[in-house]
Amino acid sequence: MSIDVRTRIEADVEFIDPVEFFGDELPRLGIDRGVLAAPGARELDVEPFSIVTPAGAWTLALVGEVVTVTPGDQGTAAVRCSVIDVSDVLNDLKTPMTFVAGGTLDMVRGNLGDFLDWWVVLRSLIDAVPVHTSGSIKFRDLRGDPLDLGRSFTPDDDDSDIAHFLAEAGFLHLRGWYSPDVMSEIANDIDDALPSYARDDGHSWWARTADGQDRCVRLQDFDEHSIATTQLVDGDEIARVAALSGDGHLIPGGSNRVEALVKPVGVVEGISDVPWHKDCSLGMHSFRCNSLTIGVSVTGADARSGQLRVVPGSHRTLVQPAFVRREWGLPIQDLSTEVGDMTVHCSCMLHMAQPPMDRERKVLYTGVRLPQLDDGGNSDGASIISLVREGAYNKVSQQPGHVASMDLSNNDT
Ligand SMILES: O=C(O)CCC(=O)C(=O)O
Ligand SMILES: [Fe+2]
Repeated sequence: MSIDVRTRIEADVEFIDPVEFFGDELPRLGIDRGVLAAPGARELDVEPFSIVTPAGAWTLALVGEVVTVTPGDQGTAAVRCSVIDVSDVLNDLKTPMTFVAGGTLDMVRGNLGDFLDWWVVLRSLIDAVPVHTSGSIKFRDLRGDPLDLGRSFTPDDDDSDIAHFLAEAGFLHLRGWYSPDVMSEIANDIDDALPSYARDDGHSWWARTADGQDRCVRLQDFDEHSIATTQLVDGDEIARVAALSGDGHLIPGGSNRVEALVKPVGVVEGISDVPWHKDCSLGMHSFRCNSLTIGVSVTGADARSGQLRVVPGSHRTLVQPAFVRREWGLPIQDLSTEVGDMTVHCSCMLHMAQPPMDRERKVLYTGVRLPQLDDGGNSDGASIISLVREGAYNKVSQQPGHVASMDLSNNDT
């Protein structure tokens, strides 16, 4: 079952002039497509929102089934953006989260949540997709019965069942796909490789812990340090996951095929346990989704040792690319794993890593992506995202996770 939802190619990216867009195009879209955005926007309780740029300011508002655009800054909330940033957001090269991760978010009034809500409305109007409404997502198995979201799959399960679950739920828990012996070899390789990484070397992320240590929490290009890991990414299991959707997902290639993550207890600065996000949250959803992120559970993980949590269905409905909102009415699934299990998630599925409390966790991440549709054109979207992503651990910090839940929105519990 296809999970390819791409609607853009990079060759088509062109500068969008905010004066033309907000003066002419958006008012038209707001009338023609307001009906797509209005029901979901009402559930989010959106209030008038202004976008302030050097070329002018505009205020967006929901009036009945229409999104209106008025010149000037009259919004309850407002964001200040450069003209280029506005163009990049409209082209789906950046999202509000790109500014958060880059440390450049400039809210004049209101908060990030307001910007994210209006980002959803803008995407709806531009891409002709309804804003998510509560109850609109159902989960069915191949026979049409309610899907058991707690289901995991062993290597003996049927690929058509696994592929259906992936398309429907947006994630997989694959149980017992690797031997504990291989996992302990990889755990040792991680320990052995750590001394060859240094803060700001361009291949690693770092975090400080409450006991004053500066810890390497993400080792990129880790396959270069581990024969067992190279064999794993080149192995049958990853190829089998890549083939599930029939979309031609490419097995890991190029640079940084594997990242090894070490999750210390008590992080107080930097990013080790990424809060609720989609992997497309920094932009380019419509150019890339869905690629698949594959986690290999080297040490196992549960509620007290850094498990992954996911929002099933969030990959097939238009929601904010970060934080969980109660208004969505979507479930949350905890993916507790044993040594040698895999997790797989779609790039536009919302997920988070729970900060470990009892013991450290080790996990490998690799991924399979969709084959490129063009030669990349003139867009530098991919390099913008990669720059922001790699600099983020020095610019933003997760909330201290050893004391409480990581959920920054305080909305999911
Ligand atoms: O820490 C984890 O297990 C997940 C990390 C993650 O979601 C990411 O790097 O995008
Ligand atoms: Fe992620």
